[in-house]
Amino acid sequence: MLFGNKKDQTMPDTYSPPEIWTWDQENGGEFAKINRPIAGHTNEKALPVGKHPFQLYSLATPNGVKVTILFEELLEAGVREAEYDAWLIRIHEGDQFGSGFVEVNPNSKIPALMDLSGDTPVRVFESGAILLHLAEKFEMFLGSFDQRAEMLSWLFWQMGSAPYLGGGFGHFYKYAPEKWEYPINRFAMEAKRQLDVLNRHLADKRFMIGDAYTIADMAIWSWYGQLALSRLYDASTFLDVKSYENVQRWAQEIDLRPAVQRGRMVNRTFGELEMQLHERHDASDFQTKTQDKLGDA
Ligand SMILES: N[C@@H](CCC(=O)N[C@@H](CS)C(=O)NCC(=O)O)C(=O)O
Repeated sequence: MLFGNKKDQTMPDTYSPPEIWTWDQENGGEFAKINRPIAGHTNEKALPVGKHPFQLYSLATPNGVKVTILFEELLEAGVREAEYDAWLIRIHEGDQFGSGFVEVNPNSKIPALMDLSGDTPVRVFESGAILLHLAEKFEMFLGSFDQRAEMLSWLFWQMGSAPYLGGGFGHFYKYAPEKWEYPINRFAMEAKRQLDVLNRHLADKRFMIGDAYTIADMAIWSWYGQLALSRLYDASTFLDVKSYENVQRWAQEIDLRPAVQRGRMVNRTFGELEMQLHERHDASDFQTKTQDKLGDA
């Protein structure tokens, strides 16, 4: 039987689930304070709105960065209509549970976007939906029409795969309150399998669909490119990321793009102070408003 419940009799149970699950609010771990089994807002708080056509509410995690990279790529390419305000959502402090944020994203997760460029405001949540919405609006970074199915396949591959890397591997390797062998093994295996998928695919391609740089690269780079560049979970030796040579070559090329370097800085609250631009409201902010320039102000 393929999906049976046959238990290995040699393995002792470390936990017997009760008949009905109840919420243990002190279950430990990095995210214990913000995780809840219920949706909806916990407090009334309107979101700020700036002067630009796009209002982004985000944080520079991989899911946030892929969107700020796209905005910066559009602006770098001269699309002035893509000007945006990026407001900081501090997820460790629960900003995602404010009433205004939940109206933009009922799922209470960054990134969330209000598109105010048309007659009617449009909300967009889920980073993949935001990337597609903007790329289709400006008809850029989609690849050719003939390549669309391949581009979408890789974009959705990222959306489906990264939860195993972040919520699975990253969580149990770095954030869980204790180290448990079983989940670390399971998700390290999957993270390495995913890196191998990319490595094989990129063996004869400059970018994910060939010569054209698209939103699929932006989405995948933000997770797997940054993993390959030793920026996620302090796991580069453990996962031997250097051995994925084609991923390394692709990740390094994208990392050098000026728009990528700027996109990584937006809504960033960690790392070197000169890389932290907590909010972005103008192109000049990269020169004048990083934390090394503002200090603690
Ligand atoms: N599938 C979503 C995932 C978004 C997501 O997981 N965001 C995380 C940060 S990377 C978050 O906001 N977490 C806050 C929380 O879970 O309360 C997307 O791609 O937009």
